[in-house]
Amino acid sequence: MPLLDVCFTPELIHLYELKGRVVVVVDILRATSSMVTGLAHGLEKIIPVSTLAECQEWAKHGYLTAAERDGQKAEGFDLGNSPFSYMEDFVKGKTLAMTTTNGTHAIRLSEAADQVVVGAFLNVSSVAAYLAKQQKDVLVVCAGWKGKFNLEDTLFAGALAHKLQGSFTFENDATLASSHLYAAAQNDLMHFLSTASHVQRLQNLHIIKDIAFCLQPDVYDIVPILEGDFLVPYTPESVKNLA
Ligand code: 3SL
Repeated sequence: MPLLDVCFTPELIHLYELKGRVVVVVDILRATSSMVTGLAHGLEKIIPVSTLAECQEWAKHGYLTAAERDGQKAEGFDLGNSPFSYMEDFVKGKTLAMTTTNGTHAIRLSEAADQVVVGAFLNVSSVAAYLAKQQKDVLVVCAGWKGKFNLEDTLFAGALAHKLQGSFTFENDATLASSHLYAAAQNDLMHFLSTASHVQRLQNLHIIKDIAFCLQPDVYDIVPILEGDFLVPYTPESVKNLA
């Protein structure tokens, strides 16, 4: 049986073998939730980049740009990081270069993996179904906050563990801890996370409705997969053809 493991923050990624594994990058609040939302609403591709300067470079190719730092939209870019702005009509059919404080950097740090997949509560069952089909070792990379652990990404890892029970082994304390936390939180994620640091940070910026939106399970069925520089959406149908 393949192994499911969890890297709690990008600062710990050097401790894990990426080659031979599928990495699922998660940044529930809000980068990977926004990516899943945008690609489900017709964005064609997303280029995740680490820096504002790289993001600006891609604008020269005529691509849309999105940038967030410390929870706020960065000046001079088309979009910030609210999933609601990724539903707008003007994103349909477009390519978007995107940089966020933690999420896009975590994706770039994971590139040595056999495959990099983007997860969120919004597409958790589709990600689980995709992983179950691959039958490869999986590492969930939590984006955290500036190198530190966070609760919401860990809860996603736990939710995935619950869904993959029976088809993956969890013989590591990180997956066990994530699974126990999720068991305690699953009936009311919002309540469980009410004092979590990034929830507080977003609330202080009056970003309230994004939080509830990002905690909803299975709103979308697409699975974004990194192909070179681009995250592209796979539907359950196109995933079948991949295998
Ligand atoms: O850290 C990130 O990548 C962002 O998702 C943070 S925020 O939710 O936009 O503040």
